[in-house]
Amino acid sequence: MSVVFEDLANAVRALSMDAVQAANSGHPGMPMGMADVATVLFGEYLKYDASAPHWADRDRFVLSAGHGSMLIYSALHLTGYARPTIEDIRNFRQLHSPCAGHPENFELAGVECTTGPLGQGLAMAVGMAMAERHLNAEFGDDLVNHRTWVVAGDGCLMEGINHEAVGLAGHLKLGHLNVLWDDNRITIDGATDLSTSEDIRARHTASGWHVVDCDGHDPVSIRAAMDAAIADPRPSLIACATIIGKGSPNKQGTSATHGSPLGTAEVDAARAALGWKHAPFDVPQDIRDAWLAFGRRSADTHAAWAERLSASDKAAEFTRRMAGDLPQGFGLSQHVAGLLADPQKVATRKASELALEAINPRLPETVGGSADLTGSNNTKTAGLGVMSAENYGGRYVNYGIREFGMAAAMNGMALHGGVIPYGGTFLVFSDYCRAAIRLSALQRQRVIYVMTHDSIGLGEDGPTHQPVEHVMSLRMMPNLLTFRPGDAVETAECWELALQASATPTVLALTRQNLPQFRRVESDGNQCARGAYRIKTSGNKRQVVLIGTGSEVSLALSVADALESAGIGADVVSMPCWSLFDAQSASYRNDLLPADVLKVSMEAGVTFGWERYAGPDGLSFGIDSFGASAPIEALFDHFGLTADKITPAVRAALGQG
Ligand SMILES: Cc1ncc(C[n+]2csc(CCOP(=O)(O)OP(=O)(O)O)c2C)c(N)n1
Ligand SMILES: [Mg+2]
Repeated sequence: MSVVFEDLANAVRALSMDAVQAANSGHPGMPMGMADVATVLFGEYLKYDASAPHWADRDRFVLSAGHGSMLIYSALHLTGYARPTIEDIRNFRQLHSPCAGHPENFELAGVECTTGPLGQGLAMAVGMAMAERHLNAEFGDDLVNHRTWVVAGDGCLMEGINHEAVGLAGHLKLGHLNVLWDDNRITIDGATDLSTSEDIRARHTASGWHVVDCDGHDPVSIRAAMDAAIADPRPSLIACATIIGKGSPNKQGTSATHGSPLGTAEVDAARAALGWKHAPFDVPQDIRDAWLAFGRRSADTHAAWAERLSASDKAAEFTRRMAGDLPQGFGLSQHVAGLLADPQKVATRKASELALEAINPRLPETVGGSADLTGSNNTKTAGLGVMSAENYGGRYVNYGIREFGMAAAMNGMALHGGVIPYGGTFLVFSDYCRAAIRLSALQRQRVIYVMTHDSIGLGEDGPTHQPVEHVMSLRMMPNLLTFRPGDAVETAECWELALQASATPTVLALTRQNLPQFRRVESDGNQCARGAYRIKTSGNKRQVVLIGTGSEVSLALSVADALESAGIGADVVSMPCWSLFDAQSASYRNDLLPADVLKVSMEAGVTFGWERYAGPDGLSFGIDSFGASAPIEALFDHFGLTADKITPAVRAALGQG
């Protein structure tokens, strides 16, 4: 007996409704509604090999509507990926099951990115499509020629980031990007017409996209739309008219199926309506076999690709790039030696540019960019070339004023592999990127955020542009390296650490204003690697340890000079990265910040949190209000961040005022 299309799609529906029912939580509506589209996609269009999920030239599939996670878990299981097993699916949403509530890239091969925060999946897919074209320009059709397929819901298209992502994709003419819109006209609160009357098709057309409609329950119609999408050189929006929860006789078409189990009675009714006679989690062998054949469909294509790779003179470089390995022996010690020989009194944003001038020619995988602040972020070095529809090989992206879209695209590029993305904006706008920075960290991706104008030190642009709470709030995020380097040498060291951190994103908080170079002598290795280190040892008997970050390291050094000339011994500790310091041994930390000595922190940002190192009896100098618009000297004086103001306060705390 041959298996009919409906059986294949119904296997997805059954697994989805049964897993959600067993977990007593989850979202059955979306996978049941998109089961037919997914069956056509995984069965006939998507290029992948279930036995080799990391094949570099596979199509990327992004389930942007991540709440519908059972759709991708069903597809991966049925097509023969090693995981999830049926046991994993039975344990949907349970502790240690790779079938988490929302798909997580580090749990399952085949889950290309972590989704759930609506809109970001599609925006990451734009980055994947950019990386694909970029690598194609370098390595050619033989090695890189694949598509990025997205399933997006009404919510993904409604989010603000969608505007940025669609605009960027249209501008770059990313024709290998195909978005399957689950056009079910339902969200959680009810029908979409409760909250939107936007002409989504017209918006995409106006943004340079190709738009095609299909009946999302008719395989013939779906195929025709996918064929049209593939044929069109523009990115495509495939509007799939679907019924949410299709198969649930009493609930389909309503938001009742969106995010709750159908209930056992309705699950039974759905079984009857679908003609699915099998027990929960039981998929008959003939249906399994048909799905398994889908998973092997591109095995020959994969084998032919592997042959082309092994015959290619670019094989070693391509393999290195896709593995995310830096070239053998890569480091910035030579650049640092140059700075020691010829010290630079520059802003750390400029020091970052100097570092990039040393990095970019040696690391062809870097793809830089800025959200329209190139001249301020100092992110563009000579010879990168601009990435455009005419030149995908360019290594610099003019993201436009799309901070969130930039950050998400960088996540997508890093996830795709083969490139190391870095991008700039003002630190104060890290808030605009924050939800994507969070996904960089959660997804363990090496994305480097070059965030300049890191304090009141930017001066006259005033409090809207002056970060105050940003550095501290970024430090709170797990698996994120937040660096605030204090001079040109530290900036180079932080860049080196950022590049070496292959599973961790980095924020570099950099100054607008010039800073003296306090690192003048050769040191044993990368000092910033330990997060904090002693930059000056007390001359007189040590009575205080001054801790500074970024521009306030030089301030701490001036305060130390003033204290020493009054006979008060002061160490100075530079602390460019809290999390790296926290990872050091207790003896290292206690040696730097001894319990029995007054500790004083200085940072042009909130003092909230500094008691962690200054201790209950320490002093913290910072800014616990918004900034102000004025020239830089007036601001540092107004906020009390000068040696003249801090020195007497330290002396008073020592009882030597
Ligand atoms: C940024 C963000 N906001 C809110 C949510 C919560 N949420 C999850 S699904 C959803 C509704 C999405 O509607 P749609 O994309 O049409 O999905 P459907 O109901 O059709 O499955 C909402 C508001 C979220 N996951 N992400
Ligand atoms: Mg919807």
